[in-house]
Amino acid sequence: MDARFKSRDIERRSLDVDGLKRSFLEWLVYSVGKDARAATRRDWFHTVALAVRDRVVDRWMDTTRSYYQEDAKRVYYLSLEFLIGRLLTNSLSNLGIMDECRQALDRLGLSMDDVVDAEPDAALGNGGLGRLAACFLDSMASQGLPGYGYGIRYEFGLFEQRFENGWQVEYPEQWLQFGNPWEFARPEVLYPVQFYGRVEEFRDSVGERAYRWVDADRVLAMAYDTPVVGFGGETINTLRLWSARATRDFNFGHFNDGAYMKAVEQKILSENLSRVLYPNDATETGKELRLKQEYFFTSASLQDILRRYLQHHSTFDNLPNKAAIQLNDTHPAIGIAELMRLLVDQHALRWDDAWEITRATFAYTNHTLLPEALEAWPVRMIERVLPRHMQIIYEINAKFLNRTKAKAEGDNARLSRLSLIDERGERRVRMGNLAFLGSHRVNGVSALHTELMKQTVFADFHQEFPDRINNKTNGITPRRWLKQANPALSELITTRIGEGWISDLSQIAALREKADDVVFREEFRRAKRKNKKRLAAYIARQTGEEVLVDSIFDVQVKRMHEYKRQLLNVLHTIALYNEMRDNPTVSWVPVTKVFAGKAAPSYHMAKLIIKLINDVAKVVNHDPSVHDNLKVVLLPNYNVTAAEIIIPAADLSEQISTAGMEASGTGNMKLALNGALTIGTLDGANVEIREHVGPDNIFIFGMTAEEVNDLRASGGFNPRDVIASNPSLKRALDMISTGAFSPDDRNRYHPIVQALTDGGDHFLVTADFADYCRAQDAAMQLYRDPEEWTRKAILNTANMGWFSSDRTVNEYAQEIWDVHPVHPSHDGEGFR
Ligand code: GL2
Repeated sequence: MDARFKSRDIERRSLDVDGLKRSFLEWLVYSVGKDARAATRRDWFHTVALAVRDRVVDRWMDTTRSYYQEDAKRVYYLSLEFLIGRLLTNSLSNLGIMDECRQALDRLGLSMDDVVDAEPDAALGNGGLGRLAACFLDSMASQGLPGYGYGIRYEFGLFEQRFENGWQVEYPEQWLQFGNPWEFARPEVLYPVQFYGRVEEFRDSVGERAYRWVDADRVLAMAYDTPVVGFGGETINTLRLWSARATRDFNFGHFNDGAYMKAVEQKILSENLSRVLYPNDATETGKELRLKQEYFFTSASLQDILRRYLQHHSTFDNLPNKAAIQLNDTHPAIGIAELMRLLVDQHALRWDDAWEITRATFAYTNHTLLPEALEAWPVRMIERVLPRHMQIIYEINAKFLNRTKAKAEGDNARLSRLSLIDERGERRVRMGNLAFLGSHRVNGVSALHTELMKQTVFADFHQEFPDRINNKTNGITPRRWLKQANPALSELITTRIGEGWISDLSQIAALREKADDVVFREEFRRAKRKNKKRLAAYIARQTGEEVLVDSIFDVQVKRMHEYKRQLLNVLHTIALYNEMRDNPTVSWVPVTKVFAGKAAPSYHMAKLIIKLINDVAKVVNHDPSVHDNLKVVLLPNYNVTAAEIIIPAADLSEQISTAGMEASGTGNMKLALNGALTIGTLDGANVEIREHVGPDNIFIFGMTAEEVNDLRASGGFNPRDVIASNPSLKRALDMISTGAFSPDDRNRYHPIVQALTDGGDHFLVTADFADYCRAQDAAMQLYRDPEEWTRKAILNTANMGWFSSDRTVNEYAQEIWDVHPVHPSHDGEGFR
């Protein structure tokens, strides 16, 4: 190689401050095409991102090459959502060049924070499920596991939320508007995906009955790859997202007819497939476009996986030893029928062999028990959109039910529950049943949730396949959620126990003994206070509200949903407001109630709750009689970036779902790791958080899942009786219903009051209210004692090591995927 090239190459990728600075200037001019004097913050962000990306490419290729050379077993995480957030600090931090980059920018007269803030938040997900996928990517790469993410490159991510007159209004999230410097377009990685058409039967070469799918519409799936930088930069994995492209032949017919506009319209229509993320969290709307999205990305991913496999193998016998495919919820479950189609129709495998291979390759994670979220596609829709798949699903079902019939001894009710087809009302395909049957492992996401899966949705399947269900309690990546989001605390931790915790969070247990160290407590408080100041400034910027840094920051951040019970928190807020007004001479612990979260655009009740919070905030925040002792803020547009500011500043973490309804939660883990004390029900992973942090260091209240179940089974309760016996609850509800917070429209909250009273209070808000207030009081009392509060906060941080997504991913790797770390060999300069 030409020596000049080589030295320029090394220069381009140097990691020291001078090298970075020179490389920024070069990227700015030659790739962004701007002069330093004219460059905007966004130009600089693109510049820095491109320069950083440049520094991972070699290692990315080394990683991919080593997987290929070792023919390593890969895991493919199929997910309709990847809520990754910003990538600049994440990449810099994982590469270990954060300081160098800051200094290089400094020398150019630029602020790193400004550059970081110019990056849009990649919001390709709704909430916990999508964020979990992103944490798993980080954990797989950080541990050298050969893991690929497969999903959709939505042009519009989750909508941007604004409040107009207190109401949520949705705006399109145009994250790709100015280009995405992290991704590599792969116009040559292109797979056809079919829809509609019909199935033709024919005899194959040996006279066997065979099928082909003909007269179908075709769309192309084009790949975009984003490198996933593991901690330390040793392993760089790939997130491959598919974008829909019209086929060319598609248009030609129309061109020949002279129907140019029609051809262009068709092109636009077919490319709508990857246009927008569905904004419902944990519910399914049954829209055809959604089904097509699911099939689109699943089919492209499977074709890609088989192509990669076939580079090394000539038969499919080894597929389960070389590929583990994880279904993130049922969204990609159609993949089971698709793999059968590919193996049987395209590669001429015998049905039974194909089924063996399919089942051994797939595993399925269930993320919710909410009945409205269990996907069930109308048979008529699948028949029309994916005719061959409907046949395959019938065939899978028939074979399964035939085998089961003998054992079922005429228990037809049981057989119809096990069926892949729900025959009650319009016939539907139960995607959960398909996913269960087509997988060798099925897991829940917390111990409680997994137990409930066995007892409820999958009770019959569990009896049939007792070894299939297992638990994998969720986790969160300590890199993003402690190291990056909370530099104050993470630097403190590192000064005391070293930096081993970043890649092995169990080491954080060494902080336990520091809980009794008065100096450490003081420093821990100082870090928290710094984060609270940062949040207070953010609140002021976003809402104009000034909050007391020394108040309890009582935080509930998550999607707006009735089962998550933001209403319970609001009712407590109103009750506290009343108490403060009634007793102005008492020295109250000041409280700042921080809410944030989006409501699905069509979820009217959740949007009304948003309006209520804003209305309550307006009244409370402007009432001089509470002397700033109470503030209520609802921050707009909650996303990963906002979470990174809010979570490190929280004192109290609200995890107050109706027991049995939150499958796991992951915000609960982020908050506890950052030293917030949880106030919560025994739901989802809260149960395990209590076990780890200890019952003395968490505020548990309310009914258990079992009690909820019994109460509902016995026909429910009368909320009116509960309300009548609790004066502060009654008063709060009366205020809502008489318009104390909505003088301009006194009936505005009628639907809320109705749901909590005559509606039967399905989510048991009134039933848990008294105990919730007791727990809140206990928290406020404790807060009066900063030493004791801090001691418990430290014990939370110190005891959360188990909730690292590294632990979760390792459990998947060992107990489901059977994949092992691969250590890529790199020559040249290392990152650490
Ligand atoms: C969810 C659950 O509601 C949530 O409790 C869980 O933590 C995550 C990740 O497992 O999955 N299920 C779901 O459909 N969404 C979730 O966030 N959207």
